[in-house]
Amino acid sequence: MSVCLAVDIGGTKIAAALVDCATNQIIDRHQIATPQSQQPAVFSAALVSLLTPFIANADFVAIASTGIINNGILTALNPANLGGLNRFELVDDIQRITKLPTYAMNDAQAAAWYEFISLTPNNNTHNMLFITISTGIGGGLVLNQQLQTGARGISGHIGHTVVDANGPVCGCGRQGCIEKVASGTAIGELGSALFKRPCNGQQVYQLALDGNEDAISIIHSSAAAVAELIANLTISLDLDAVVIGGSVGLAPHYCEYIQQYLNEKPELYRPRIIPAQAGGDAGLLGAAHWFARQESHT
Ligand code: BMX
Ligand code: ZN
Repeated sequence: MSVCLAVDIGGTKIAAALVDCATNQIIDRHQIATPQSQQPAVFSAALVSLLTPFIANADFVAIASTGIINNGILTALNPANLGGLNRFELVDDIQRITKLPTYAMNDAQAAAWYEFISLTPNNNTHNMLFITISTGIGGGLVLNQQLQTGARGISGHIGHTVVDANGPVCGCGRQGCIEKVASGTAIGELGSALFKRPCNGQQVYQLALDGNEDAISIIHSSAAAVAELIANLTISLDLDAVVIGGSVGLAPHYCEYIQQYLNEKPELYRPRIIPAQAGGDAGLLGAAHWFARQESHT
């Protein structure tokens, strides 16, 4: 039995789990808050404490990480999502910590792969997009049933497509990216400005669930922007299905709001909308499955 130490590095939390590769089941799981520091050494120290208890029981490491992953190096497209950290030698560092074969890919690409293979077989899904609406907005594309990682690891970074040319400047340097106006971080920023007190995305979402009209309109603008993005990508890529994940994407009613905005569009712009079946574990399970195939060939 091959056991994978899967690691999911997000802007808010880092999760690690042992995954049984034969059954795709999580055996043991633990998570910590993502360090808010520009220093690679601080990031590395957090990984040491999280991963050390798992090492003895693992055969290899599969990482799903926020950021562009190219040749094992993490480059933040939006460093603000990672406490300002913008470059980290991810694979080398984790290999040094664990002494195990180590592989890495982008978090949303990994989740897209797991959600794609979890769709019921024979359902004729050829082109699928996974969108995570969380700290940032990430994406993973499966075209012709093949996961697209891109020659430079960039494929699927839909959070940095522009929805408001006059909008605020995103951490990536572009103006009006959807991530800057509709992500969990953006929801928190919009709420903080409106309520004149610091609040995070979760607090604004809770206010909306409690019936606060201003908070409801922030959540609706986010879902409407995501629906526009889905319609644009559907007509560009002939998408059959769009899977929604992330802490905002899976929050109560959010998928229904997306569906509501899509329903206002002509039929060609409306793919199937599916909430992520693996919930918050799609990144862990996707990286484990993707790299188990590679590991079995070595
Ligand atoms: C950002 C970008 C993507 C990532 C997405 C979701 C960085 C550090 N990350 O657009 O690579 O997939 O956020 O990330 O530039 P999450 O942290 O919200 O899961
Ligand atoms: Zn951007």
